[in-house]
Amino acid sequence: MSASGQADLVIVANRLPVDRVPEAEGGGWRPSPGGLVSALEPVLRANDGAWIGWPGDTEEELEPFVENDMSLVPVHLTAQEVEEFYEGFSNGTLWPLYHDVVAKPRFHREWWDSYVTVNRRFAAKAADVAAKDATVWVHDYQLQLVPQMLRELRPDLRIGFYLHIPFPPGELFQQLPWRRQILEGLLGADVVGFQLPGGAQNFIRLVRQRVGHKTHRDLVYLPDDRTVRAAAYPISIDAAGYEKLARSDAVDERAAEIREALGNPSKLFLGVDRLDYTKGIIARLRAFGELVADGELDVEDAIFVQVATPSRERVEQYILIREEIEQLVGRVNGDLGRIGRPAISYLHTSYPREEMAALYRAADVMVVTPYRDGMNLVAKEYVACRYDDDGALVLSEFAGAANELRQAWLVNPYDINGLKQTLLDASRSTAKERTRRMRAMRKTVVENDVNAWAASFLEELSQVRESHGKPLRPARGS
Ligand code: ADQ
Repeated sequence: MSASGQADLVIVANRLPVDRVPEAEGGGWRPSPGGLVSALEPVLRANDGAWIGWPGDTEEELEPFVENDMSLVPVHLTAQEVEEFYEGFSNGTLWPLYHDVVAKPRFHREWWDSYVTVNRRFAAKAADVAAKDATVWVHDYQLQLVPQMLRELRPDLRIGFYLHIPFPPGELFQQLPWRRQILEGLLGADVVGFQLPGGAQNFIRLVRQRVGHKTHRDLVYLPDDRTVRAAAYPISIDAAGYEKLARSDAVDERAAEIREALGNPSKLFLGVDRLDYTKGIIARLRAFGELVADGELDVEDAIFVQVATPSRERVEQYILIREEIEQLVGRVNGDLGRIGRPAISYLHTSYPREEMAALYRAADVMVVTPYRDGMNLVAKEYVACRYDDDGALVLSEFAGAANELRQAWLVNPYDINGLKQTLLDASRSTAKERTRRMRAMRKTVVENDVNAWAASFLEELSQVRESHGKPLRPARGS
C-alpha cells in the first residue's frame, strides 16, 4: 500500500470504488463493480496507485486502507456537506444545468461554499498522497475545482480531468453565478477530457470568451506558459467481459427464465436506467402505452420491462420523477393490462451484472431515450451482450453513444409520435435488418472498449509537458 507521497498514479473521484457491507452481513467492504475500476485496476497496480474518494456515508473518519490490492484513501463528508455539496450543488445545480436544463437548476450560495470546501479537501488529500512528479486523474462534475487547487499545492504533478456528463453550451453555462471559478478550476489540468467533441468545443469557446485566454483548436494557452488540451475521449465498457458473461450457460438459462416468467411475449421491450429525469423514462413509457391503447401492440404478446435503479433519493426532483413514473405505470396497467398481463413490468431496484446481462439477452427491443446523456453505457452493454447479432437498439440522438452507434434506430425523445413509430419499426424489423445493424455496432463497441479509453487518456496526459513529470509504467501483461 502506498503511504503519503508514494503513489505514482492517483485517481480522484467522488466515490471510492467500494461499498460498505452492512454489519448484519459481516461488515467490511465489497467492490462496487464498474467499468472505470476494472479499466484502471491494472495500471493502478503497476504504478503504486491510490484511489481517493468518499466512502458513501457520514459515519466515522476512516484511515486509508487496502481492499482488493488497491490503496483506498477516504475523504470524509459531514451530513451537512452531503446535503450541500453532493445533493445540493452537484446534483441540484450542476447536474440539471449540464443536462440542457431538463430540470431547473437551483443556485444557492451556501451550496457553492460547501462545494469549494469539499473540493479543497479532495485536493489536499491528493497533494498528500501523490509522489513527486506523479500523475493525478480527477473525475467528474463534483470535483471541477480540484485541478486548480491541486496545481497550486503541487506544481510538479501531471493533472488530468475527465467529465463524464455533457459540458453545456455557453448559453446555458453562463447562468452559473460561479462560471468563471469553474472554468479556472478545470484549467488547472493539463488535459481536460470530454465525452464528445462538442463538449470540448463549448469549453474552449467559454475559456476564450469568459476568461480571455488565447486558444487554438483544442489548446488553451495560459499566461504562465502552460498549455491545456481539451478534447473528446468517449468512454466505453468492458465489452469482452460483458460478452463472456452473456455467453455463459447461467445467463442463457436466466434469459429464458425471464421470458417464460413474462408469459413468453413475442416482443419484449426493455429499459434500464438510474431513476433520473434526464433518462426519458416517462417519454418511452407513454409512447409504449399509447401504442397499446391504439391497438398497434397487444398486451397478450408485447410487454415493456422497465428497471430503474434507486438514485439520489433525497433530492426533490428525484422524488417527483419517481412519483410521476409510478403514477404513469399504474395508469397504463390499470387501463390496458389484463389479468396476469400487465403492459409494463416496473422494477425499482438494482441488479447484479449477471441479471443485467440476462435481461439484455432476453430483450427484443432495448429502449434508451435520454433527453441528454454524456454517453450512456447501457446502450453499449446491450450491444456487447448481443453476440447473436440480434436485438434492436432504439437510441436517443441526445445520448453521447449516438455519435458512435449510428446504426441504432435513432430517435428524438421529445417527439412522442416519432418515438412511437420508431418503437414499431424496431419491433417489426426483419432479422436481416437487425443483424446488419447489430454487427456494425458490435464492431464499434468491441474495438473501442474501456481499456482503450483509459489508455488513450493516460497516453495523452503523458505527452503533455514531456520534459516534466515521470512516465507511468505500463500495466503488467498488457
Ligand atoms: P449514468 O448516468 O449512471 O452515468 P450510464 O452510462 O447508463 O448512466 O451508466 C449506468 C450504469 O449503471 C450502467 O453500467 C448500467 O449497467 C448500470 N445500471 C443501470 N441500471 C441498473 C440496475 N437497475 N441495476 C444494476 N445496474 C444498473 C454517467 C453519465 C453517463 C456516462 C457514464 C460513464 O451520466 O452519460 O455514460 O457516467 O461515463
